[in-house]
Amino acid sequence: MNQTLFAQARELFPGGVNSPVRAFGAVGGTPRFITRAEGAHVWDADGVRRIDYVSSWGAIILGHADPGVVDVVRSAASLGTSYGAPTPAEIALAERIRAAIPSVERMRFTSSGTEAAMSAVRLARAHTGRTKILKFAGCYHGHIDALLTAAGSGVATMGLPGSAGVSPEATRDTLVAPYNDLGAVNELFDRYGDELAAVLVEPVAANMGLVLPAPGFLELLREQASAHEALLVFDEVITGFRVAPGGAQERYGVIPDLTCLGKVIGGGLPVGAFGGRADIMAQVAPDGPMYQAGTLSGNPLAMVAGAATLGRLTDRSVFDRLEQQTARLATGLAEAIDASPHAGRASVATLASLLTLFWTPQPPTSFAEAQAGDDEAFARFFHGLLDRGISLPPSPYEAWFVTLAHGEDEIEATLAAAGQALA
Ligand code: KE4
Repeated sequence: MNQTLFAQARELFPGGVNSPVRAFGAVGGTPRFITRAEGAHVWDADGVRRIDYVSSWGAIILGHADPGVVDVVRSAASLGTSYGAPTPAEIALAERIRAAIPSVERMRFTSSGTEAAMSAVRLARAHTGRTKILKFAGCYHGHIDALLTAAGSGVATMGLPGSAGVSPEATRDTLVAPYNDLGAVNELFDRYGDELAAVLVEPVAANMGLVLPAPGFLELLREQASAHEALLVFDEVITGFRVAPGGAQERYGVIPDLTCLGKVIGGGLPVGAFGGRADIMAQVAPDGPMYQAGTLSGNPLAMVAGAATLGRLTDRSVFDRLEQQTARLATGLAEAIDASPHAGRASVATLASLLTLFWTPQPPTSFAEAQAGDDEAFARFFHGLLDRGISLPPSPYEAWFVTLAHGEDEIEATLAAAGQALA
């Protein structure tokens, strides 16, 4: 049935998908069309049940079809699906976000992470009057013209330097440094520091596979941005409400001027957000001159889904449990690699409920190191698990997302399948 659907989809959508990474381009074969998901499991159009580590690319953290989330969305839908007017629901979600991430003094909801990052870049330029942006190779902030240079995620998956259709003018003001390269950061600040509107970074990179910030990397960005009156923007679309209740800025104790959010804050419905210091957000229309808007921004269904999700993440023991489950999985995978013919050719990176099994001898510390991975081996491993009931992200440049629904049974089943696939 998946093949039939894929043939139909290819008549309708480029690559038969509505987002490139879903097309199995990096792994080959036919994408599985998902018809149902519950807890840690997804079912495809052939009725095959698998343990899911895509988790809607991180938007799902409680588990699929969480009863509490489904309930509030069902109730809200009966009150209408979109008003195009302020609603109490957006206040409730915003208050939860600000309680968890105090640096977000004011915020604006969007319908995607791309919109959040795009708006944050425009805001940084409006606030500083400068145009240059510093980003990092392998980081992905959505499909924004100015940021589609050396991007991660789907751009990396397709091996593209950037994207067709992006005008040279759009990226003329974008500077790119290798992630974790403190020397390059200092050089770029020495040379362009006073022209920089912002430094934009995934504080924990998860779009080149999971790459952790080197000691001192985030602190250096904070120090250099402040010294040159450029804004530090954390793209926490993945890390927000995932690597700690207060995101990476809480975990690493480095506070940005602006933060981008998405995924978890919408509980699986379309949401993004950007926010930060009140004096900066005062530039945003209608208070200020920087225009930003959205028909479905603050959509009532998305707001209640997000609030119901964040309401379950205020108990810190939830994060401990996610971290324990993920650590068990990571340790087991590393042991399975060592016990297999591939010992020394693959490695595991993990943080909180994020994990990547790299086909590199050591976990990469940069995009260039991640790109040196054995993509052919990744593809075989991917299918080896897919055939054994485990659904991994179909790209070596993504992270596995563990949810609260991934219990002992799911972790052990995953380790058993990995052991067989590696053998
Ligand atoms: P969206 O526009 O896709 O909602 O968010 C863009 C975005 C921004 N910032 C970060 C750190 C992100 O990871 C993303 C999107 N993440 C990818 C998965 N790595 C989305 C998957 C896809 O493109 O289908």
